[in-house]
Amino acid sequence: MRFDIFSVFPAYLNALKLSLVGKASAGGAIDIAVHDLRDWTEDRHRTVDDTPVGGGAGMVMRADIWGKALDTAFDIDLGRENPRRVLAIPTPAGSPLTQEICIDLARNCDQLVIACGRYEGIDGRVATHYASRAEIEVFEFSLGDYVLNGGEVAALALVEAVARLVPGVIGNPESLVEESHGSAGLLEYPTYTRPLDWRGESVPQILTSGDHGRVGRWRRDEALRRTALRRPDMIAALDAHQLDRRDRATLGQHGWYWRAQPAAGEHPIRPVLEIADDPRLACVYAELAARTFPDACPPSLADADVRAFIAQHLSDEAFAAHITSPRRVIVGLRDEECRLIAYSLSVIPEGNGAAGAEDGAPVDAVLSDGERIGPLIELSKFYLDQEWRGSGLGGMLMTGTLRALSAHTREWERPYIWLGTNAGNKRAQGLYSKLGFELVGRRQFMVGEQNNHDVVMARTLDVSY
Ligand code: JET
Repeated sequence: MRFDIFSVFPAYLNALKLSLVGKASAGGAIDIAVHDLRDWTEDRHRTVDDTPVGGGAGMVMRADIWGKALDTAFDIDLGRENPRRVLAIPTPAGSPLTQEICIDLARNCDQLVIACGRYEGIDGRVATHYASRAEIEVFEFSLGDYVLNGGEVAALALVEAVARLVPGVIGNPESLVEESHGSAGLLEYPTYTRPLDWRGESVPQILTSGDHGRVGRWRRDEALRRTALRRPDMIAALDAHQLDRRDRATLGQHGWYWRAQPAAGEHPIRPVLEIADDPRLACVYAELAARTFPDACPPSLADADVRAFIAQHLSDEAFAAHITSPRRVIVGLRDEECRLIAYSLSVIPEGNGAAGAEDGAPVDAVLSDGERIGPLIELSKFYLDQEWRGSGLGGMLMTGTLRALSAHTREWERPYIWLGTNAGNKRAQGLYSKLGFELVGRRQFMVGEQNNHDVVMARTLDVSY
């Protein structure tokens, strides 16, 4: 592979004669030529720039000088039919350089010509002209969101990143496999060597255990943790099939959730918890409530009765009233696109609860160990959108709900919360017992003409488990 680099500071690129890249160049695997742009000037001052057309500060590099210089590189015979030639131009306005692009260039490119700009940049027609030529690809690239004085440092980075991937350049091709920005899509885990104790810092004990399984798991968890902390964009781009259950559990500790049965190509989300405190949100909650309520109804219930219940109790107006009520607390979860995917609605009893609750709700209950508890907050609604069931988001919504409620129960001695759920809905009962609820009784519950049997479950508001 051939590299041609053009710069007004060719000595800047002397570093390429050193290290692996220099050795590979000497060994013939790659061929690097550095050119002084001023060699293509014709005036006594060897001028490469002029003032910007349209005004403004600084100087712009001339298209005519660049054209003559670059034409000589693209005229070079590379000794094969239809060689792939790429003109790479470092610029803060370029697209980000990635490992994937470097791999493609190392494998498939015959000549990489790099044009290092200085001052305010290169006349814009240079890029458009070469891009219009069928035998040349133009790649305007950026190393990151910061500004350099010229393209030379970026050119060094591009040559080093590409050259080390060209077969024959690096001694040990295995060390190319398992690195950051490789196939795993995660940052590397930290590595250590002797001495095991250094300035009071020891190497994580697990690494000296000799247990390869645990070492592997620890490294994987560290890679996931680092990536979650430093590069949330890389986590968001992960695919479900790149991870196993343990990986997903580790990411859960960092706030990332997957649907229970993620499809191939599906990404995780970081849900956002909100306390609904503005009546303008009512329609969003009413829409999710209407969509999720039928799932919790027993199949024997008439559709018309379900619809009537929704119209009466889950309307925009009903939710606006809940949101503005000092005795109702609504908590929601939103996905990455700000869609509401789960909500809870809690009812705080009047006074200390002794006045009694609505709908024949219990104001107190007896736990399995015989202890009498009360007053009780009612968890009136607790719904996850269908596609998020079994994702662990129920735990997040419950914790958020209990925390929001604890602000209302500061005066209470032993705050508890109860809920009624259809006796036949074993899935819901399983979820609630996982979320710390236990069975405390039963109740009847009318929807339309039909008497429904609910189980009553309760738990403390305490979330310090
Ligand atoms: C850079 C690359 O600063 C960066 O690139 C160098 C640079 C500096 C000044 C002008 C310039 O012009 C290039 C041009 O291309 C069409 O005009 C290039 C920052 N992140 N990555």
